[in-house]
Amino acid sequence: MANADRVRVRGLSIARPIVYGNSARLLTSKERENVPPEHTHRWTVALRSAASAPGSDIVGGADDLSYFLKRVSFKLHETYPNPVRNIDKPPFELSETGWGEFEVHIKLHFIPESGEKVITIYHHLKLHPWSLSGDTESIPPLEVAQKAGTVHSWQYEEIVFNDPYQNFLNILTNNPPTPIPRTNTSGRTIPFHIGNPASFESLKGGVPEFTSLLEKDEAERLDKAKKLIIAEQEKTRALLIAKEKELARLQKMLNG
Ligand code: SLL
Repeated sequence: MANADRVRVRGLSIARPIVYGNSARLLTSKERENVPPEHTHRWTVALRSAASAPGSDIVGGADDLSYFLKRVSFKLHETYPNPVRNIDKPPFELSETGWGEFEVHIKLHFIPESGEKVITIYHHLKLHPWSLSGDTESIPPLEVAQKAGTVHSWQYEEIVFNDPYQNFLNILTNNPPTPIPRTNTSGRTIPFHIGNPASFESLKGGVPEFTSLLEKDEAERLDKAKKLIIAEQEKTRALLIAKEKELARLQKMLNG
């Protein structure tokens, strides 16, 4: 690196939107013939650009992220042979078969020009359909899983680079991310939201896509929740004051 490239651009932050997560589906009986007998699912865990390619049935992945990512390593459960799987070129994803859910450790290695340290993110590999009861422990019967089709669990995130090296900043600005669309490009607005099983119902076998409208929805949801909490706090406070008054009154009675 030339000296001028080693200069950090102080006070500047630049971000890149990503999605990470997994899709999973049941193996067909034919497919089960070629895997260990206890394996029931095929899954794909991936780290991709946030925007989906037009018309694609893949979650995210419109942009090739190798302009800033050198390697993505996925650390699987130790029941897998060679649990650390290094992916050194796009697509940064991994498919396997298995029977159980576990925490995948995803390590992002950036290109040397970035001078950035490795980032580790965690993803709970999801195999079983989102339950509407909110009971995440229960594994649904096979018929239910079959009907649910492909299970998706994805998280939107922004990788923020603070005070980037000039050289790295140039690389980033030369590779602007595809903006996420305002609404789902398939024409459906999917209230897709991690951990909100109700919204997965409305997906009806479709492929989730991250949109800015989704972000707005999420912000509104948080705002509503915050207002609700404040109202609850106010109610509790009023109750407390009333109780304290009552206590004082009773104490006075006792003493008097
Ligand atoms: C569980 N804590 O007990 C989890 C562990 C491990 C999943 C799940 C493949 C293993 C293999 C596999 O699905 N491991 O190939 O033997 O549910």
